[in-house]
Amino acid sequence: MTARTAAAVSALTAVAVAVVGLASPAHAADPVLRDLAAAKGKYYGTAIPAGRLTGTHGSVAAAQFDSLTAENEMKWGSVEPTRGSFNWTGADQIMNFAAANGQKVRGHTLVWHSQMPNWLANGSFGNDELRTIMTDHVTTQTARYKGRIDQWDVVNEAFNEDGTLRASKFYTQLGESYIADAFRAARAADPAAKLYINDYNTDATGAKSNGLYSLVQRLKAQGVPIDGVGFQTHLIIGQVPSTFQANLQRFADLGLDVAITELDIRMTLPTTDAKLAQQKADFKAVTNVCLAVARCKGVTVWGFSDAVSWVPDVFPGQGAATPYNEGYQPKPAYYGIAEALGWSGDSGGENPGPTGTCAVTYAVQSQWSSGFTAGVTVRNTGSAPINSWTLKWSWPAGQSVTSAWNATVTQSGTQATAVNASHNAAIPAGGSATFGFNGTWNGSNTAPSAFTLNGTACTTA
Ligand code: 9MR
Repeated sequence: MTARTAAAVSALTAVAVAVVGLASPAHAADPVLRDLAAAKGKYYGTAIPAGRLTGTHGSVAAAQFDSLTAENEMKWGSVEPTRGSFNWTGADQIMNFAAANGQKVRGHTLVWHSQMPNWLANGSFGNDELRTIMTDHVTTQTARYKGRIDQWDVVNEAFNEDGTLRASKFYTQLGESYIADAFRAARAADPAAKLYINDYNTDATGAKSNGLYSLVQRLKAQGVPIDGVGFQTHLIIGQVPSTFQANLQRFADLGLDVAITELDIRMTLPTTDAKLAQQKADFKAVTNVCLAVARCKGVTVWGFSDAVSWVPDVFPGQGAATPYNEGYQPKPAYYGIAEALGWSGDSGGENPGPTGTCAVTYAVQSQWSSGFTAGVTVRNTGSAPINSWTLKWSWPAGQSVTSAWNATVTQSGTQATAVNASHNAAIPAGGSATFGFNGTWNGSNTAPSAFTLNGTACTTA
């Protein structure tokens, strides 16, 4: 990252130094999203797994975001794996972290067709029993965190793409009334929490969001205690819907709050400067939509680092969907969010790792009948220091890594992933890190042809 001149540092970023300087590994004068959002009367949140509350991940989450969503720990399958036996460990850890860092919590989620415990998903229950199981669950969970949850996703992903209600276990057995009953149980147990229905692919106007709109109209007409609608907003770069703002506004006009609850914007890998620039424009546009709708309470990103994102697991070949790269360097998208929130500082060139800022040397050092030893050197050819790194490559001929030194190397299918050791995490501009591994081969031992460092393509030497 290029140096900033003192003149370029605004009063706002000067304040930010005090907060981020200690906690963030990024840039001393980078803006603080939670402060910028608060100044606009919104929150800026992130999803986080309980296993990532420490280290760099935890410190960036605390410094930059003022709302947290448990990525999985408050789902039914997590909290009640056995009927009547609750495990609140992960959920409590996130609640405690949020309290310690002055963060709101979005509770996610009470009634959902997915991630149900096996006893529930595979069990046979009469309709009355199922209704009681559901309302008891809602009551138990909302009561546990009574007064401490800002918004609950009471019902999640209730719709099919055509706008009809999804044939979940609850809908199939109980009909539409399961939704009203879930909201009523939540309100009774925690009157302070704002109660949301949440879904994906409802950001634009269209069949699915029309179905959702009709449902919330019916719920309001019946006096069901619903306060808000969550729009997950899992997008692809270049595809922010043109009707997004109008769609949020029509829900707000029903007398409901709205929120962007799971924002990420994925791309086909590897990243390029052009794709990262598009992604910046998209994060900025989505943030602006929330700013433009008075009843939009805030935005939550579904993970803030490309190191921890569901996207590559579910969409092979796609990723880089969050505002920070895998090395916890802010990406252009992060500055896009900050700019939408009114920041006008110097992002110092923005791109922490544009194409060609890393060079990889790969060499097979010895080879025998079915095994080999290889050495890898990763050089930082950019002008910014790298604070931590993940190097990925794909094996062209079915090779497999068996053990490694000076990095932790894992393999999934043909994809190998090397994560720095603590002693070689930092690579200064112009510097390099090396690691080695043993592997197996069969037939041919062709070298990998393409490497990515923190999601960015490297040259190979
Ligand atoms: O990010 C979550 C991932 O770790 C889980 O494996 C997955 C299981 O369904 O759920 C992901 O989060 C989802 C969220 O709870 C609801 N909307 C879609 C999110 C991404 O799949």
